[in-house]
Amino acid sequence: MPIKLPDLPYAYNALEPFMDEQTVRLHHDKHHAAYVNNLNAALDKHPEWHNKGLEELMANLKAVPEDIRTAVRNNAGGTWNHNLYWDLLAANAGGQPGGELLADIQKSFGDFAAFQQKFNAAAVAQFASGWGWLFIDDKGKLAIGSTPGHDNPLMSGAANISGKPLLVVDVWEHAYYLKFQNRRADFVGGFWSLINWKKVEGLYAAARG
Ligand code: MN3
Repeated sequence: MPIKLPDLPYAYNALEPFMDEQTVRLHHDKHHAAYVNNLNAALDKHPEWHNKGLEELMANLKAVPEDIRTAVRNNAGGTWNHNLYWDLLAANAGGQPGGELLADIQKSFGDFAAFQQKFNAAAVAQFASGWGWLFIDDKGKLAIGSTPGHDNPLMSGAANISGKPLLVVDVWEHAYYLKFQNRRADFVGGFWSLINWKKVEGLYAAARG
């Protein structure tokens, strides 16, 4: 099983009250785990692809054998997106980023509040299941968007947006329905209290090289 499920970097109840323990437990141990298992099962049919990393798989979807291409797209995306999602959250977090990322957000969107509003709108408006993103687009500019299913900006030529991901929110119903039912906007509102901006700043710095 070359693709592994990373442990959560905090306790299941660490993100209360914005993400409740039961949701986090099911989301990580059942949903996220299932994407990892399904990806390994798909890759077992083509062992020559089994030691590629997630990012290489996603960047080369057109070269992945056709009989597993959709499974790889859905489950490599499902694995990678959740890896990033959990990694960017923390207890006692939130607030605003600093340094060059904040300056770029202000330059790109007007101010931090306008950025939040635009990100919320993209995440809430994503039809059915998907993800909301802040990313650096292929022209090097900060951009906001959303993807259906488990697509992400690294799926070059396959997804509707392309670039380097910096921040992501899961808007599948499994991410919020137990606590928030149909109130996706309330869930996304609470997400801001969990963002570990130091990690996002690190991704920004790495992407800027
Ligand atoms: Mn999810």
